[in-house]
Amino acid sequence: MQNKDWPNIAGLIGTDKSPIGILGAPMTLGCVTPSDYHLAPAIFRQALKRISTYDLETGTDIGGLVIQDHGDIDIETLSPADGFGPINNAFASLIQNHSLSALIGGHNGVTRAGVHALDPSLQNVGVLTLDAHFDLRSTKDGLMNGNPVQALLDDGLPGTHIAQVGIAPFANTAAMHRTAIQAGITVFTMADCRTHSVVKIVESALKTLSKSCDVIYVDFDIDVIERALSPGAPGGRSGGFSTQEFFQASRLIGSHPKVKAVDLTEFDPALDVSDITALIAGRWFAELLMGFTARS
Ligand SMILES: [Mn+2]
Repeated sequence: MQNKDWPNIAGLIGTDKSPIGILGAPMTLGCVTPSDYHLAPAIFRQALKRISTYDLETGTDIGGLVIQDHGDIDIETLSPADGFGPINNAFASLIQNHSLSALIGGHNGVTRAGVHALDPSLQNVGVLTLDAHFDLRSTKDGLMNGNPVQALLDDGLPGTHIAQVGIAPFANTAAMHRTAIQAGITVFTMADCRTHSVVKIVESALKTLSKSCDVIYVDFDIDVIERALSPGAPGGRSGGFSTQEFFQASRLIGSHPKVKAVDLTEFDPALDVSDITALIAGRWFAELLMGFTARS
């Protein structure tokens, strides 16, 4: 419900047709460690009530936007393998009807289905991940939140159509790094981000993917953010993005015309403190919207 005196992002959400659609994907089974990721879509929507539509820093009010909410997919009790079909079907329908579609996880296991929804052939889609991790764990013991990128490679997504930003030291294995390089994945570490700035690195990643791909899917794994700044992300490590860097990257990505679908993953509200990560998630969406309004 819109508060007339304090227009907020939650007030833009309804069931009317819109260029922007959101879909909750509360996937929680199939994790490296047991978690409560299924709580995230509802907490995300709650947080939007606390995010004003006005960007004071640019003097821009996005209160004129409309966002169509498609609710949540019923996948809380499903494994990543069983949840693939429902997410894929529902999200494909969003993509047909919106210029920008956002999948609100849930853990990172939702990403594989999201990418398939954007391009079932996997030959024209570029995938950009903002993530501390490669997500290249083996798929031999089944799908989980630590292997969506490996699963996509297994499915036939060319590694050269993948760019990964924010990969953290001492949080991945040498074997994963070799796999990424051998597959032709463009890898930008946290050190690269510090040296060149997150904005420059994300610009470069989008440019690279744009050359070979018609559409781009972006996985925002919230654990790319510095752990001390975001307690609701169990995978986060010290030395990650600042929240400001995360917001700048989100706005830039939202403005890119080839970005048709995004997801927000790995937010576990049960671990959050003082709504810190919830408010980051809400602001992430506001930044995406700001970027989207800049598309010509
Ligand atoms: Mn991840």
